[in-house]
Amino acid sequence: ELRDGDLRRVYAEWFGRVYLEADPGTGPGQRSAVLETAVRELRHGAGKMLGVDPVVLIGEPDEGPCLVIRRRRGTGTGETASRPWEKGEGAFSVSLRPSGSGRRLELSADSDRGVLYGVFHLLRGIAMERTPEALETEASPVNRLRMINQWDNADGSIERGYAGKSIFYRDGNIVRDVARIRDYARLLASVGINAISINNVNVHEQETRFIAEEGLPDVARVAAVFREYGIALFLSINFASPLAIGGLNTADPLDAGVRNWWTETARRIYRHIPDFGGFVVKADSEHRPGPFAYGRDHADGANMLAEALEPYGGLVIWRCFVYNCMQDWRDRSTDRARAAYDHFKPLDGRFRDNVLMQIKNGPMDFQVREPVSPLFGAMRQTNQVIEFQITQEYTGQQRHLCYLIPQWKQVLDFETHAVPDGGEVKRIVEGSGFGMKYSGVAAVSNTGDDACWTGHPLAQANLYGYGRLTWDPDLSAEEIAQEWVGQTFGNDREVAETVTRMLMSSWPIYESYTAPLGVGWMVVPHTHYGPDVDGYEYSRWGTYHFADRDGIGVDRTVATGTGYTAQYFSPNRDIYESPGTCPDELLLFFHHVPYGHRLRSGKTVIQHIYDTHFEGAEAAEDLRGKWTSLEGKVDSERYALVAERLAEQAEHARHWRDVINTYFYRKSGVPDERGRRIY
Ligand code: GCW
Repeated sequence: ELRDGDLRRVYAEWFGRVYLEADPGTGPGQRSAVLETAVRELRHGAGKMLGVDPVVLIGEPDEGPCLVIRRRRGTGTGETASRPWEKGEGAFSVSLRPSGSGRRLELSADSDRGVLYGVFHLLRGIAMERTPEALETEASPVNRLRMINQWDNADGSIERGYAGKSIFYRDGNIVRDVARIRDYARLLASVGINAISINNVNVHEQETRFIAEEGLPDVARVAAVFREYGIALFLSINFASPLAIGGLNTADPLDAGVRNWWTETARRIYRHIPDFGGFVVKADSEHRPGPFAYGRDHADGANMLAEALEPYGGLVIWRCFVYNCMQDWRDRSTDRARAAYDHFKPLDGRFRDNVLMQIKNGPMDFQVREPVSPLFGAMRQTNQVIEFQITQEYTGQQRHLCYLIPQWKQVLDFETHAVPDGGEVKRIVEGSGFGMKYSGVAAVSNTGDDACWTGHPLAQANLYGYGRLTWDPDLSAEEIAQEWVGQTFGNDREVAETVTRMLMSSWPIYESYTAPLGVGWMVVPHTHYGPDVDGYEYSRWGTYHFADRDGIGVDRTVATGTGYTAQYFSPNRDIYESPGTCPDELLLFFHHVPYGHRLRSGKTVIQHIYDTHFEGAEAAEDLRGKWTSLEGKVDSERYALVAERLAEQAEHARHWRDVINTYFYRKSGVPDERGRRIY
């Protein structure tokens, strides 16, 4: 409930009387599912926060306070009339208009989704106790595709999931009771998400059958839930489906029988789900099947699927996470960082219009710190989606606090220099950089059936923030944190400031006691939790740091290394090429240097490692202290949950500190300048 009494009275008057202008093209009683949802959310929010049950007026009143919702003539009205990622879809405006002696609040939008997003905008503003003037806006989502990828499996497990079991599946089937899925759809729509793929990109036997006749009715039930919230449903597919479930003896994308099978499959899917979004595909990656087996390339594979979906407006989202995962550690010329660019850049221009490449934000794999993938800007004639990982696989697994929005902002703000001006990743991703037909953002979800959705209650800020940032990449990480904190914990100044500060400092803290200077992968193999400096050092995954008694780091220069730096545009390639100009935080990603090498900060590499690990462990302890100061000011259940996780983090940060410092002390033999205890 809104605590500020004056504000509550003002909003209660407006929300008490709502006039919903009949949407053009639809008769009374024929509101789309999305518009119904908008009205339902409006009622729910008004009841909860303002204690009013809105009266829906039949005609527009001449005067008096009220909320007017106008569906401007624009894109289609029904749920299948326009795709959520069409240009302009979702835009809305809010303004205050004079009305008799007072004012009324007006929300207008071109589409039903716009109305829904406008309603959420109003409710968010009220929850944050914003003044009515602060709610006036002309809003339009910057990215058209704003997608969530579930890595959920039919058996109910979640690959890299840290928040319980799947809300979608149990024992091989889609759940009967979709109540939790509906709550999730609501959560996602409230921050502007408009697409979701509901199964893991690693598609196993059971999920392969989702696109068979027997699987589709259940998928359609889930699609219906998301439809109410304006979210299009996608499936991850198995490239070898024609073999696995089609009774064919090949999955060759150029084989007529295979092509025909996919055409029939698309027809079947759209019979069940007329607004089906399309396919997400992980092919020829980490042992998943793909076109390579038939001597074909990614364009052949993607285009075949695209052709099948094209008549229905469906999309093929093809992942670029393709690299040799069977590398020999003795082979010094193969560099995993190069792989996506080397595979896909030569195919630029060969993909059909409804194909999008989904590119991970960095060239390796969601490490704590990586440079930006050089593919952004390199492909000029190919639709692209950037992929982030909300689930904290390498960033503390929702046991450690790690607010990721600042990391994503750095990526989106990165200047690629692909065009003389405005070549930032965010411009490429939103499509304006190269005039892409479709583009946007996708991210791996961090949710599960945990009561608080995300395991760590503060990890919710990453899901919330993902949606907000994707809607508007120019929002600051701090603004987003403040929004989330305000809506979650209320507007007590001390609570709001403390939690915001905790969030804002958390990624640098996590980085400081885990991964120094861009060196990634010093984690326990497979689980990816906790320190194991040499865990991956002699493995096939291509993830090395090359530490020896003299130095550490991967030489990716053109001059003496793998040549990876050449994948960037100038001046980035020159900046990364020289250890003198390479940013400290990425030094060991690009260079192999002696422990005594002096950073731009003035410290030696070895001293930097010691200092950051001592300081990082202290900072983790300090996070815990900050939270303790809020005891009694946040509800006891959440207080206890967060306190428990922060205690574990502080303890585990000490462990990280000791393992890393000891390892490098033993390797280098260089003592800590400050004589602190290293075991
Ligand atoms: O980050 C790695 C994960 C795998 C994942 C893969 C991918 C879904 O360790 O679990 O598989 O990336 O993105 O395909």
